[in-house]
Amino acid sequence: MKDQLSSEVNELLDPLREGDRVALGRAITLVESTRASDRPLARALIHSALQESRPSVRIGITGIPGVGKSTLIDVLGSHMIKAGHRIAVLAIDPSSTRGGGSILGDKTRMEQLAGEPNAFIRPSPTSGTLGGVARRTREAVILCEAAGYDRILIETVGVGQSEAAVDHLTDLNLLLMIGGTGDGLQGIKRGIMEAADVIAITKTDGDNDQRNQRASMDLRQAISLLPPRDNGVRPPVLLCSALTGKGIPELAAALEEAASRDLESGHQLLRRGDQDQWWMRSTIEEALIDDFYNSPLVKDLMPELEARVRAGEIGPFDAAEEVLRRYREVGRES
Ligand SMILES: Nc1nc2c(ncn2[C@@H]2O[C@H](COP(=O)(O)OP(=O)(O)OP(=O)(O)O)[C@@H](O)[C@H]2O)c(=O)[nH]1
Ligand SMILES: [Mg+2]
Repeated sequence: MKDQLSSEVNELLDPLREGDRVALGRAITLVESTRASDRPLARALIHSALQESRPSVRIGITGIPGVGKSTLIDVLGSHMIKAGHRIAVLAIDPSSTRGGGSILGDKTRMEQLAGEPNAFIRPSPTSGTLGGVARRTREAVILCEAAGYDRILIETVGVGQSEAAVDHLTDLNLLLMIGGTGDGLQGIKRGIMEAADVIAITKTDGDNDQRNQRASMDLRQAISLLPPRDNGVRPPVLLCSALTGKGIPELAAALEEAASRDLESGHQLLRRGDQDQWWMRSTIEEALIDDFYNSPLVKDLMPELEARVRAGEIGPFDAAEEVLRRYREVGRES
């Protein structure tokens, strides 16, 4: 059985290591599968892929919908390829459960990259909770790295939650903004600003020079009031345009500089260690919740207790205490 599994793993991994993008796509489909029967092979695959992890930089691209993330990834990714890198583009999109509209958008926004032999573009998993989508994206990152992609760009779609999730996956985050929409901060939540390692004001190709300069000054001012990232650094603010290519080399250089700084200081390793610890805990938490709700005792107790809570016959905290107490008793007995 074990031999069977490892030969299946090798069948998947061998072509992937040789740069076969179809094989990589197939492997990602396997780890994205929600079928319980696919899990053993998926886990064995990730385990093997991790053994040969190669140096890489995982970059999250965040920003409000329509700010220009996909278009920038196309141009930035192509620039990175010219510098000798291999680029994988992944997405975290919990909203794609609604029907996957953004996938089509991304494909057409990434025309340059789509034609590059050294690029791999993978739309977001199309179903599941944000936690589930993030986990599968994380496994996709590992597979892309085993396939020799050394710059992983992860676009977040949706506001707020996916940015928080991407922070558990990436070494660096690039926050995209646009200048001149009144209050320079455009409703970007403080937490998202705080998670940015580099900030770029994009679409600086119209007759809005003054507003963009003003926005970048406001941003620098706002950043100086925030606590620095945990590596002690405050994000630089750059101006760019994906349309004209202005500022793209500088942006790529700022990302590379941040990446090598964190690598040399040991911060990247530390951050990945923190993330691994977080994934371990969140996996335990999810499994415990699953076990709890799937136990015969809880399944039996819940409907009646919930009905009584709704009817106001018992308080929610007392009811919770009751279920937990009985669950723990059973746990101790078995
Ligand atoms: N003028 C100008 N337009 C841009 C630039 N970058 C993107 N756009 C346009 O802005 C629109 C949105 O771009 P996308 O790249 O799809 O933005 P996004 O952030 O990926 O959008 P979502 O994935 O839907 O959140 C498109 O019409 C782009 O053509 C730029 O640098 N300059
Ligand atoms: Mg997009």
